[in-house]
Amino acid sequence: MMKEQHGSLTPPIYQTSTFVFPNAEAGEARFAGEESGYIYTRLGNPTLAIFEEQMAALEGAEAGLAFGSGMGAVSAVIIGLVKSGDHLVCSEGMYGCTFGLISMLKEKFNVEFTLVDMTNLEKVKEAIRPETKLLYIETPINPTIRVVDLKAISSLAKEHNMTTVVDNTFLSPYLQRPIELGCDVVLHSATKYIGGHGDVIAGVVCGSKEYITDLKRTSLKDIGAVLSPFDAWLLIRGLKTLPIRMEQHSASALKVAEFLEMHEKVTAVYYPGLPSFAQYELAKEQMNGSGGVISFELAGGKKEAQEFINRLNMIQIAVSLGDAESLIQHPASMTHACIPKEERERMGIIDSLIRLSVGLEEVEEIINDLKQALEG
Ligand code: LCS
Repeated sequence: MMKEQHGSLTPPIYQTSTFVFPNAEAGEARFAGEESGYIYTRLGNPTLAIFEEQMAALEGAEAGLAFGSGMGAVSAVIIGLVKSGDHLVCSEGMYGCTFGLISMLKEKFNVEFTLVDMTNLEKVKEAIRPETKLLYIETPINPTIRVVDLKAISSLAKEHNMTTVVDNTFLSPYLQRPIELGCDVVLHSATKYIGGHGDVIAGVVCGSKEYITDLKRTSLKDIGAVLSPFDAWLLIRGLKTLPIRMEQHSASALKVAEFLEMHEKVTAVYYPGLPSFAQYELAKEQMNGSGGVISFELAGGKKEAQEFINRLNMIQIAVSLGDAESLIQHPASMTHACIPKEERERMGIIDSLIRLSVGLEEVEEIINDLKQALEG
C-alpha cells in the first residue's frame, strides 16, 4: 500500500505524532471505531503498520504489533494476560529484566509464578495450578541456550486452557516459527536480529487478530511503550537482509562452537548446532538453523572469565546480541545480575558462563581472537 506513493522503493517515514481529521464527525467516527483512519501515533501509524504486517507474515500470524522496546512487548503481553491471583509458569532461565518484571508483579500485584525446567514436560505438568493462565517460554533460553519443545508444551497448554507465549528473540522467524508449532503468541526484542544492526531498541508481538486488537486497545494504548516511526523504518530495512544474516550468523557460530569445543581451556559449550548438544535432535526438528548465540564455560570463576574477556581484541565487550559485530558478555555480572545469585545458579547461570553473539565478520578473525585470548 504505502510503498506505492510516488513510486518510492522504500516506505515513507510518517514522522508525525497526530493525524488531521477532515471534520469533527470523522474524528468522532474514528474514535468510535466506525471509520478507519489514523488518529494519533500511539494508537497506530502507517510506517509502523508496514513493519507489523511484515512481522505477522514472517511469523505466520494473523497480526503484529510494534513496541518501543522488547521489554515494552514483554510487559504488555504479560500484564495483558494476567490479573491479581493468577499464576504463570515460566521457563527456568530467561532474560534478566523479564525475571525482574514477573518478580515485581508478584510483589506488588499478587501474580504468582513458578520457574520450571521446561526441558522436562513432567515438571511443567506438576507446576500447573487451577489458576495458571500462561506458559511463558524462551527458547533457546537466554543465556543457557536450553531448548524447549514447543509442540509438546503448546499441546499441554491447550489441554489446560492456558496461553502459550514464546520469546523468539534468539532465532527470529527465519529460524523458528512457534505459531506453526501450536503456540499462541510470539514476541521479540526486535533490537536484536530483526533490526540486526545495533542501532535501534524495539519490540514486536504477533498473534491472532483478536488478541492483537485487544493488546493494542489495552496494553499498548494505555501503558504506551510505542515505537517511533523512524525506528520502524530501520526495522523494515533490517528485515530485508534477515535471511542472509541468519544464514551467516548460524554458519559462523557453528564454526566458532566447533573451535571452542575442541579447545582444552573450554570446559563446556552450549550451541544447538553441535551434535554434542543435549537437545540436538529436538533443535534440528524444531529450528531451521541454530542462530548466532553461543554460551560456554571456562575453568575457574568470574575472575578467569573477566580476564579472558579483557584479552579479546576484535570481539567487543557489550550486552545485546544479533548485531553485525561480535559481542561478548558475562551474564552473571551483566544481563542476569539482577536475578538473586541462588536463583541464577539454579538456572545454570554460573560465574564461569560466558555468552558470545557471533557477528558477521570473517569467521577466521573471530576464531583467532578467541584463540589468542584463551591462550594468553
Ligand atoms: N527478550 C530477550 C530474550 C532478550 O534477550 C531481551 C534483551 C529482551 C527480551 C528485552 O528486549 P529490549 O527491551 O532490550 O529490546 N536482551 C538483552 C541481552 O541479552 N543483552 O542486552 C539486552
